[in-house]
Amino acid sequence: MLHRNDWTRQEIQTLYQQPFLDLVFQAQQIHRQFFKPNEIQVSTLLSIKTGKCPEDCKYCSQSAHYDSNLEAEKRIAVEKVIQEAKAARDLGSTRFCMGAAWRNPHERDMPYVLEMVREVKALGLETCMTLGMLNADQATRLKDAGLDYYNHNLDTSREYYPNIISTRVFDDRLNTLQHVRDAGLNICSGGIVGLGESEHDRIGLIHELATLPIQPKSVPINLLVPIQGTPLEHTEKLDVIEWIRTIAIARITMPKSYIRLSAGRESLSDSDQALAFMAGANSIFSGEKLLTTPNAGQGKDQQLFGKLGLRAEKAKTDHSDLAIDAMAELISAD
Ligand code: SAM
Ligand code: DTB
Ligand code: SF4
Repeated sequence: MLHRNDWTRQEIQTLYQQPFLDLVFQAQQIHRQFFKPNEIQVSTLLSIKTGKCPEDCKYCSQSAHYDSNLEAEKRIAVEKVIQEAKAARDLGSTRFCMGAAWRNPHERDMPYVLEMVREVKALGLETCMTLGMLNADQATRLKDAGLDYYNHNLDTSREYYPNIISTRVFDDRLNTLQHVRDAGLNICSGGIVGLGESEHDRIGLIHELATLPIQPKSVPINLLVPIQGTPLEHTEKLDVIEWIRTIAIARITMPKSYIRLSAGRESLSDSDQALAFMAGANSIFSGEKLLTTPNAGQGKDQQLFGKLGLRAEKAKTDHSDLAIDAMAELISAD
């Protein structure tokens, strides 16, 4: 059986350590059983509250613990978010992800984020949020407002986690994922490579994700973007081949998940990215900016898609949801 969540770390290690071409070939074969080979899902990101985060994630420009020279920004107006979401939709994005530099949303923030979900959803976009830790009630309220995905990354292996973050523990992340799952939200969860972790940690991260009770629908694999002023600023650059191997084992062990090339794409060549698609990646963030760092940009991506013969995946669910909503309204008006 291909779709299983009882992978052992040893099995994943064996996959990871295969000759590179065997690994990528296997990943591409599995990819083609579950996805259209030349289709890439395109999401857009927007930071709705930037900087001054109380957490101490050693890679992050937004942590208040380091001096990264970032200009902090309070909650941005909902109207501004709607404008950005419309622009993203018009450029072909199907999912709009909103991120906030919070340890967790405060009760006073809930009406703000719930309104935002309703408005963005009404534009026919899939909605995604990443707001830090959630309790069960918050997860349910987000789901009821129309949230489709919640992003909450495990970031690295359980063993390496304390080297990267000290203001929370790995089990806090798993608890939030539990609340998100219980609320019926789709999970987007992945991690970062290039933090100075070992191969064993990259395998450990994918093992944790692939053995969750329900595999995440979407798995972002970020490549560290070194940020001036953070403790990881001078971390040795990870060999791109290791990033591709990580993508390939994610594809093989989570065959039905979207594997997303997230942070770090800006620093990669077209051929590096082509190899990542070959290894089973099938989702990207579009736009000039991620949350605080530059991204590849629409023009560059259009060129890349043209060169590789790739096309953006069309929205699947939302229009039918809207049609169902419209029908329900007609019925109740009768
Ligand atoms: N504050 C929320 C949280 O941490 O859950 C959401 C936003 S946070 C910026 C989302 C993810 O972005 C992190 O989990 C991490 O994987 C990734 N990320 C942040 N800074 C990064 C960097 N400099 N390079 C690569 N990935 C990064
Ligand atoms: C994820 O895994 N990557 C995105 C999204 N989830 C929220 C964020 C990447 C952030 C990169 C660093 C920055 O722009 O600040
Ligand atoms: Fe805060 Fe998220 Fe950055 Fe960690 S990754 S410092 S939680 S914004």
